[in-house]
Amino acid sequence: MFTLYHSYWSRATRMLAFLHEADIRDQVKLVHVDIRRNDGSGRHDPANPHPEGKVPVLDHDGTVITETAAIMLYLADLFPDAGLAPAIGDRARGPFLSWLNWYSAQMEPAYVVMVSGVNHEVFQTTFRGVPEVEKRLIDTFADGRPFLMGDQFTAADLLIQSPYKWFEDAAPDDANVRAWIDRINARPSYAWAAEVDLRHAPKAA
Ligand SMILES: N[C@@H](CCC(=O)N[C@@H](CS)C(=O)NCC(=O)O)C(=O)O
Repeated sequence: MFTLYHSYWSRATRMLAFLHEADIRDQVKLVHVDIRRNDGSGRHDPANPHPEGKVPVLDHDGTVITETAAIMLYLADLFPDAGLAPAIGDRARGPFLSWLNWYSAQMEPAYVVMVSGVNHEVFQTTFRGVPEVEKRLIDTFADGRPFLMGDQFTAADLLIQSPYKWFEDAAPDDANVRAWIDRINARPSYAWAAEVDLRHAPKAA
């Protein structure tokens, strides 16, 4: 049995979209937990099995998997018919794995540093920054491809497009990249994820 620990309007929202894309919503129990948020609200929820109280978390029959990129890869491999990851042995899997890891090791750190206003030479030389992230995306979509991996929509699109759902203004000023962002936003999976989030979000007074 699969349980996904989720919290509204968080990095777990893209996991909701993933469940829809993989067509496994009926096989995964959703548990909404509280998290500490950047605005100071929320708390570390004791019901959340993540060692640091973060989301998303997947529990598969007692095995706990953290980190969105790892959870997506794990489920994409377990449900290959969804076509969200190239199979082991397929040469396309190499670039696909590069995208997932690039998100965690370069893209997300670059945007977090930008938003927090930190600027340190060691960070720049180690992880690079937002200009390099933007260049990578602009160069990738310059050939007019619809998705990161070409014609095939994959979990990498969900993961790497997700920061621009929250920070629309941070999207690279490039027509091809923005068309890709809009293409992912328009997918029914995100409409469903937004509905679920809305059910759990605090109601306006
Ligand atoms: N690299 C992790 C990041 C997870 C993460 O930071 N999640 C945030 C939600 S947006 C969280 O749970 N924060 C609560 C906390 O830091 O205590 C992933 O991609 O899964």
